[in-house]
Amino acid sequence: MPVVPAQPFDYSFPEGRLALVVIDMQRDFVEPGGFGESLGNDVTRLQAIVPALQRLVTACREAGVPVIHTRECHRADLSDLPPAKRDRGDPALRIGDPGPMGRILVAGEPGAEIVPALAPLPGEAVIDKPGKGAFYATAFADALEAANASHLLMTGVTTEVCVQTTMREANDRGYECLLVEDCTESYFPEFKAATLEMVRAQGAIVGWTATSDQVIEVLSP
Ligand code: C5J
Repeated sequence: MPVVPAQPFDYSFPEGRLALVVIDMQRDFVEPGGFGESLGNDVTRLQAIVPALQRLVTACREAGVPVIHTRECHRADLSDLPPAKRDRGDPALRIGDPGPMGRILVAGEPGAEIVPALAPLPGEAVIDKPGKGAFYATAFADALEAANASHLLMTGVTTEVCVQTTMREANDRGYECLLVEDCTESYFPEFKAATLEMVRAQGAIVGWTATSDQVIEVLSP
């Protein structure tokens, strides 16, 4: 079995059972003018992981590891958007409002698309999700089953929100998850650091962490 030198201890996975999960690398979170910026965040922090993630995606594709993408977005009629999500806080633009990249976090709008550098290839699963976790109200579990996955490389944004929620949900469902440290990011560096610490604490209570170099090293084409 391939072995990744990870924290808090080595991570091994059976050949053919690994999948790469790329969470919400959408223009609305990563580019100026989208949802992330409307909440007052500096989106350049998130843009910075794109090259490393692009390298990991390419390595997975070359090694035959399935790549599954998610997008946080809502139906045009917002029927899958609870008031508790739309009305909370005081953002400059709310979900569904028109912005420079179309309606914020609405499926089919330019802002809801995955950034071009990480665009899914034909045949790769793309899961639209209304919540933070990828399992809620989606076909994500079916996509993992179709990929024959038991082990997941977790990446994307934001570390402590959609990535961590999905990783915890996957862990509860029996998946062995590794969070790739330089392929995930938060608007808040301290939240990313805390997430890395908490997932691998207590003997990998939620899972493992490693760098993309450590993962790529063991992926053989
Ligand atoms: C957030 C996400 N942070 N993809 N979404 O609202 O983490």
